[in-house]
Amino acid sequence: MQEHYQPSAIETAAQEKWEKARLFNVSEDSSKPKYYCLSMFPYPSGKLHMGHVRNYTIGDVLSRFKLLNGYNVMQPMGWDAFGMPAENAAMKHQVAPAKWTYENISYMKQQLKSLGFAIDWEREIATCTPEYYRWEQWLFTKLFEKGIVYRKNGTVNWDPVDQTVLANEQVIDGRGWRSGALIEKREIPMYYFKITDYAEELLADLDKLENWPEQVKTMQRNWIGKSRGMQVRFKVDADSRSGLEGEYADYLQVYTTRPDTLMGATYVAVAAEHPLATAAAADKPELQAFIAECKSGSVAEADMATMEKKGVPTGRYVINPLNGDKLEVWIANYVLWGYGDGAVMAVPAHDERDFEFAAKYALPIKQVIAVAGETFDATKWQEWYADKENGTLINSGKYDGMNFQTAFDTMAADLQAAHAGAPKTQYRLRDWGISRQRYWGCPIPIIHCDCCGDVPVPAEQLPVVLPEDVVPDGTGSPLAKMPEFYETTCPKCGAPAKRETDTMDTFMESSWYPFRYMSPRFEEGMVEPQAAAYWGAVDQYIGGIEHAILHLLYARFFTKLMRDEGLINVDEPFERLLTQGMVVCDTYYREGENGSKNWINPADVELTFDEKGRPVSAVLKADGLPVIISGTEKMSKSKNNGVDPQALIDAYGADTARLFMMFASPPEQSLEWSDSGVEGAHRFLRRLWRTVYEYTTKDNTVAAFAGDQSGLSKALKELRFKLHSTIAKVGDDYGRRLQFNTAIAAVMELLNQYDACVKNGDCDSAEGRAVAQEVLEAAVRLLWPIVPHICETLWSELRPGTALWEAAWPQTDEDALVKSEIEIMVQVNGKLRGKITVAADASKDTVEAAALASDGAVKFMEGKPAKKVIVVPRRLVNIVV
Ligand code: ANZ
Ligand code: ZN
Repeated sequence: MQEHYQPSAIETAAQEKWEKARLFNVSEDSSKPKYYCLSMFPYPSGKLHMGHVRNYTIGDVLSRFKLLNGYNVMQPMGWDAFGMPAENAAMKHQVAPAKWTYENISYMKQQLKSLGFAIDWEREIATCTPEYYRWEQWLFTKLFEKGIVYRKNGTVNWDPVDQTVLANEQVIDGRGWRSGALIEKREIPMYYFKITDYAEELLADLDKLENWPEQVKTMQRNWIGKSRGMQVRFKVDADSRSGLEGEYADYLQVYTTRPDTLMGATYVAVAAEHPLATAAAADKPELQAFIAECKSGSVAEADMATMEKKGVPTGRYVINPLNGDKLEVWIANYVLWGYGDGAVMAVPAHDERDFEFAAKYALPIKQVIAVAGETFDATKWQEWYADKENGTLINSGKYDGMNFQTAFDTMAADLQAAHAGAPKTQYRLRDWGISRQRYWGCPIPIIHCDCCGDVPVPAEQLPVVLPEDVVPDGTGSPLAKMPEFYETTCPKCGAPAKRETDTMDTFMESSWYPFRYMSPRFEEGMVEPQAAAYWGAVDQYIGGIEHAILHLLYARFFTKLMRDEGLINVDEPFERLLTQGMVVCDTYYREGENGSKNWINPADVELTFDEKGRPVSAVLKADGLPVIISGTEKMSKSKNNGVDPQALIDAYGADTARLFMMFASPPEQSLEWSDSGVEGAHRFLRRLWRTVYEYTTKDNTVAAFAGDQSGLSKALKELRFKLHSTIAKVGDDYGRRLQFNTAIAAVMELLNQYDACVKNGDCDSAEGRAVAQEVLEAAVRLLWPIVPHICETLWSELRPGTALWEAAWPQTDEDALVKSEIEIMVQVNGKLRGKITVAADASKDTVEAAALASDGAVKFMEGKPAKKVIVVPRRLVNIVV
């Protein structure tokens, strides 16, 4: 055995050994329980970052733990390969997105391989390949035929200079990120998924996800946003109907969750897109100008919530159905066209947005809800105005004195009788618009024919292949400028027709990849039925909390869509979810000339520490001059505080990187990068190596201790007790608690006790040697999930000619867990005065005698006789004097 730990040599050898044994290549095997462990697949941005390494190490620890426990473990990996960064890089470097993407994939794959993850590489997928997106297109056409995918106009951000549609994140302060032009809103036809049809199921099934973080479920619930309210119809005043047609001429319908406040409505507000707004603006240029203003600007909902509230009166009136009040209709920018009925009954006294608006435009504020002990003051907003639980109606005629629920029910009955409204359940969730006017994405498989309309591409003509040799220039979609792509014939009538040139939202690909991994090369369909039946759902999913809403919701939605197509047989994709914390690091900077901060990478900084190990000063390695230490933040480009995992792997090996990541903090919490933590991890591995080296070079290896331990020395019994309690604890930490740092700490403690025994000569005897063998064989198996290369190598020194994984997870020996001796507290008059050690099966009399004779008892009884001795078996003895 090599005397020194040399990671680079042993890591490659261990990886080759696993590969040769095809240890991680799995197929359906009904003789074993299955375990499908999935980490969110990476976007191939160029190279791995620390967050990836952390994410994939967590998945790997769980996979390997299950593998040793006899599970048929599938851990696949692939590439979420479509998306904007490829187009941005393409424009910058004049290289086709496809080429850039495939090159990144090959580099990152080699990086992942060097980390020794237990991945079944034969299942690798890249979502930008036609073999993959073909099935996405196929499902799209099926759902289009079913009406779950439909086409309607949607609003997009339009950059008038670049002549292109921008994503919300490409609009910065209302301007295009490249051109700087003021962004306009535009209505264009887009494809939508009717996720709202599944809103109720998506909400209800959250309750089944017992092993998901509560926080994630809450975020999903809020996103779906179920609310129970009422649709109320306000009759349009006879003089206000011009230009309105159909039901809009009869009444203005609003959606409210607070019908109990109906008597407090003092105006009504509609969205700029509302027909009443259009009609009112017909002969009023100032209204037209306001409508135009509302229609420009960002479409992001977050901006809508924070922007200044503005509005204009229309001069048109509607009638409150319950009290006949005549209310003026305003057009207001805070009313969304896409929600409810695009109109609200405004109750400034009890709705904060309406309050702000009414205050600004001096509109009346009428209190209709009172809360005992509170005084209403129309000059300032108070939280209790919106209190629905404790409020009682006032100023509301026959409804006075009712609480929310009674008012709701009574008004519902009255409104229904008057054909002026009815209860309605509403979701905040909108249908999912998936059209993107971009090149690097999955082509939407629709053909537009003048006679037949929108015709889905027939299955046998799929995939619609995206040309890969295109370099976009940022001005509009390249596909729309390629007749060779879009010119085609109608599959129905054969007439010349035009292909859709929009591509799909890249969230589409990540919504169903967990299922494609089950049969990644299957050419007859999206998923191979037997593989899908065997693997079922993902047992453990691991990824960043930033995907808590959209990705996880869309993946849940797709699971239900695929189930309803008869493709799979599960309702939910992810049994258990772990959201790992961020990797954070200190930031360093120097002031630039104009007061700007020039961020300096941690790798270029040298720190000085105080005696407690806290950094006190920092200098730039290059010039030895000071830099400013700033806060700890998520590793990011903007603060230049990313540490390249490759440098870490190159310097210390994959095992050190993995150990550091798993030891520094529990998976859900943020992990603080520290050089000293990395060095500490590396030191531990060197020590582990040394421990086994000293053991194997001292003498021959032997069979591990097994069987009756009654003849062992006290020290060896204690060591076995430690060993077997550690096995139990580590199994629980990996398998149930998902806490790896405590598992590592437990093995470290075990090795400390082992070292002490070795120093003491306890392990020199034949039995001692057998127990030592037992301890070391177990320790390397307990650590294998975390640091597999070193453990695999040490195993082959301990048990030459065998492989670690064949030995399986160590079993606990119940005998070893029975303590032969126990500690018992000794109290005198109820105060703790000492401890005694007695045989675990000692009789009550023996325990009592030992307690009375103990130093503490003798001292504190001060020679007085014991009046009473109380013995609590196996716990304590209380002596009363
Ligand atoms: C009157 C009222 C009084 C309201 C009150 C609230 C408090 P959630 O809970 O999110 O469903 N609303 C309805 N449609 C809207 C739209 N298109 N744009 C903006 N706001 C709209 O919200 C429902 C509430 O949001 C509704 O209840 C309505 O204001 C407003 F003391 O009606 B409420
Ligand atoms: Zn046709």
